[in-house]
Amino acid sequence: MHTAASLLALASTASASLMGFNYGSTFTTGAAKVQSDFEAEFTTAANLKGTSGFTSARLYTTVQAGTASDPISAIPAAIKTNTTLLLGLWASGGDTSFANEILALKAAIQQYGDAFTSIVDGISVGSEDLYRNSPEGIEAGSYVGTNPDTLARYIKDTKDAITGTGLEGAPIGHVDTWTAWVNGSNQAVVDACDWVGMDAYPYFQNTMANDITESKSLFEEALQKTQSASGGKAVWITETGHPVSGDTVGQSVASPENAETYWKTVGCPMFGQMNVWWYTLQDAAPDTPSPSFGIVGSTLSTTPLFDLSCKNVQTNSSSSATSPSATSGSGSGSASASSGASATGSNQNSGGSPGGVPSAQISIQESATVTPSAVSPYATGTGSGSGAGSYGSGSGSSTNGTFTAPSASASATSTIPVGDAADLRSGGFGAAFIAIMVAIFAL
Ligand SMILES: *[C@@H]1O[C@H](CO)[C@@H](O)[C@H](O)[C@H]1NC(C)=O
Ligand SMILES: *[C@@H]1O[C@H](CO)[C@@H](O)[C@H](O)[C@H]1NC(C)=O
Ligand SMILES: *[C@@H]1O[C@H](CO)[C@@H](O)[C@H](O)[C@H]1NC(C)=O
Ligand SMILES: CC(=O)N[C@H]1CO[C@H](CO)[C@@H](O)[C@@H]1O
Repeated sequence: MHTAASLLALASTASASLMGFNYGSTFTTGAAKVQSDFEAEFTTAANLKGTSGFTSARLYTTVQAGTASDPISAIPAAIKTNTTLLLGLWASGGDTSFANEILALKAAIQQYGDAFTSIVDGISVGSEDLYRNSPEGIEAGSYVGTNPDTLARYIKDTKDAITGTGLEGAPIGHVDTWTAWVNGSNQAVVDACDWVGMDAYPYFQNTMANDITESKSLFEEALQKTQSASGGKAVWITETGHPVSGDTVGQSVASPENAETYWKTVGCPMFGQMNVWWYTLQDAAPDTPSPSFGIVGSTLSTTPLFDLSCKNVQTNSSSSATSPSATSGSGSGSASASSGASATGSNQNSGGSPGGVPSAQISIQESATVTPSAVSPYATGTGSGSGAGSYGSGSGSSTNGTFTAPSASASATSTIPVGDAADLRSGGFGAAFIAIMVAIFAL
């Protein structure tokens, strides 16, 4: 059961959607981040010019880099800086590695108590493990993934591990690419999750029109498909972004201008409406990868490379885009509903399966209507309300979900470099690339 303190914390965080960034456990050199490094990053995120509320941190691992099973120093840093955490347990390292993640989680509960458990937004068991387990993932590199049954078992292990602790009831989910979520063979993972985390990068969708002006519709299409596959479970946006530098992919140009456009057209309408962890605050310390998605460059600074203000952003929503929120919910706190627009459309892809997604599944998803689901740390409930907008629709009245599905060609090849599993766990470069690869192969 929750303590009174954690219930209070829950009640106070449940009313708004979460906003934040993704944080790897190491720098680009592989050096471990220590507590002061995480503190500097979290403080920067919270004070970024033009924004407020980027105070949640998504982690890829709960183990401090360079140790076997010590709790990651992002935890005391978050406690000190009033940052909340979407914890990550790395799930592609085999059973011994996963057991170490659980050990670190339990040690953190023991060591930090309520100060820790009261700032946990949720727990992700794994990151893109199913994608790496798919033919596209295997073809893209030598990273090891995890099969759905193992992931479902790890999710149960995690639930068992937090039973009777201050984290009991924390919502447990999994993060993966949308093609993994629409793959029916992964249903055991959907079933095991309290929420579903989606990673999406239109920049890399190079087998179709992917100019920056297409990014918003590409993103929305991925979101609608994931929402349809999630069976009404909340979909959290765990990674998305556009690079500030790097190669042109298809028609998509990496530049601060386009990163700003992506932030304003894709990010702004979601901020405050859905849980979003942007990719990313900084990926260029000390070396700048190509592409680079970091919004502050290689020097950590509250002055971003482009304007992050959401004021006067034209979102082209069909009415005042207020998302419904409900004050009911079981347990403590209130549930805020978040949903996608209902989508109707036609799939122009005749025959063939884009990136191995069976076309039958696609046509089902595209005609599905998305129903509101509750998004709330810990509390569950059903949202109700009305209003239509880019993302929010409580009563199914949102009408502008119309899109045209891409005509697919699944013959993409890629020369994107891959590293080893340690790079991925660090949450740098590697994590984004893997998310990106799916776009190349799937569309
Ligand atoms: C901590 O964050 C919460 C939510 O963002 C805010 O309401 C509160 O005032 C903050 N507390 C401090 C001490 O900054
Ligand atoms: C679908 O998921 C299963 C289980 O994760 C995997 O083995 C299979 O390769 C996936 N299929 C595609 C086309 O990605
Ligand atoms: C909104 O619509 C106008 C007119 O169609 C268009 O010029 C503009 O780029 C759109 N803005 C966004 C953010 O999609
Ligand atoms: C009802 C409505 O606003 N429909 C618009 C949805 O978006 C498409 C593409 O941007 C427009 O052409 C429709 O007019």
